[in-house]
Amino acid sequence: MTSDFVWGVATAAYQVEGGAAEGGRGFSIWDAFCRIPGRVRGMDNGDVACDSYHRFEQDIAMIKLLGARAYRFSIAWPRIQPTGRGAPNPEGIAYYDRLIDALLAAGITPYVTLYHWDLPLDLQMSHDGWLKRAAVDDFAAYAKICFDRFGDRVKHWITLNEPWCVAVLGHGLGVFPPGRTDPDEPYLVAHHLLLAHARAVQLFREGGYGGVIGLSNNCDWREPLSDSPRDREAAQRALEFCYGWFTDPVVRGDYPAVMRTRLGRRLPDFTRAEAALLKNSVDFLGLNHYSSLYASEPAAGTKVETTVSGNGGLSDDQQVCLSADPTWEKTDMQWNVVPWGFRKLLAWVAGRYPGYPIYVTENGCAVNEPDAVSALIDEQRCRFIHAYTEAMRAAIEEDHTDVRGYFCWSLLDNFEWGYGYSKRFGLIRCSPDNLERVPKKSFFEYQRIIRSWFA
Ligand code: PNW
Repeated sequence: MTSDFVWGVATAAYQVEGGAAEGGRGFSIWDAFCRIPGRVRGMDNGDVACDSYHRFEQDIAMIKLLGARAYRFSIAWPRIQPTGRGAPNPEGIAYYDRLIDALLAAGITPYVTLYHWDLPLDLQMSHDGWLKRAAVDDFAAYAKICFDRFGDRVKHWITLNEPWCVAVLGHGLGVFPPGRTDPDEPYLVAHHLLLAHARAVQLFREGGYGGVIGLSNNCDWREPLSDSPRDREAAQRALEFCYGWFTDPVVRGDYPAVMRTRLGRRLPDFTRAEAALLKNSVDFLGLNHYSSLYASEPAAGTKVETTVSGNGGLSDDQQVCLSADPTWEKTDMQWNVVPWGFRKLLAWVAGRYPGYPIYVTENGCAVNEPDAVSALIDEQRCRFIHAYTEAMRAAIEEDHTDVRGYFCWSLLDNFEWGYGYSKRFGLIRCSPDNLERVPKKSFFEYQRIIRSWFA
């Protein structure tokens, strides 16, 4: 394996930073959502999280010990602009300056996500957030501040993390803020997110900052349940309604044809100028991958389930039946462990978007570790990481997919959104009640895997 492959670990601001009321930080929609009873398990919130706002040097020491070359973290928009608009907050800038400088001093490359779901609350309350076109300008202005202030040292940028989740979970299923359940809003919100991405990329490229920029989209694999053309089409359709929805526009300049056909006027149009701006607005493809399901064409007249284990999407529109093989191992999220699905998905992405390097910007699993001892044994996560990185190796060596990097989700156990602290994705044990960072067995397994690729 080539020695320039990028091994990394990933986190996101709201999930690890804490320091919620410090350094002039404004509130985000997640701060508010956590206060609504019934929305987040145990009414957990990100006030303390992993306290990385104060302990980032410990995090960096762990990344160094791991032997990873890169750290993917996100910038909290409300630290930079407390209301989402206006002049940058000097303390917020200073925090990320310290973090970036410390990473570089440790020889770790920062991969910076500009938006990992923490929209400044004021933009939601006063301006309807991503529902309104104005969010496009707001995001572009925020992105420009980040390029201007950090672009001398940060050379790898990700505009948005999983816009699918913002659109579908935030506006369709209502399990993320702003908690709305509407059949059409996801498509409008997605449209604005894509335009926001394109505008940020335009500013980045025109600004001559140097470096690369992309977008991280989530996608599970959809395996046809049978060899029938109808099931194969259903699987293809499910992939296009998920990854294609947010990747076709930034590569080809428009939504997948199957979405146009099925959604008609419910899917907004891009003007010619917008399409031109979107087309080829990524230097690489970010892929966040966790699981797989079978896909089949629903029998005539059947109502399609809205979700299967939380990640089916807006099934009424895509009309795909999803199912799992009961023999598949599941993680604590009830997501299926199917390493060959990862390999097939990498081939699908490479085939649909030829010429674009792929970075796996997230992959990992939640394991229920009731006590510290089981966390140190950490057997399931060790097997998961091993199997998924082996599948990736096959994708690279045998299928010749151009995968350039892999970021394990996550460095630390952290705030897992609607599940609060009850789901543990970390290589390192950590919680708001016990902030001491204790590496799990999988930390050392991942360390071994990284070393073996360079051997
Ligand atoms: C991603 N789904 O979230 C996020 O980028 C991380 O912040 C998160 O902690 C991680 O994966 C684990 O959940 C997802 O429903 C949330 O398909 C939901 C879905 C996928 C990814």
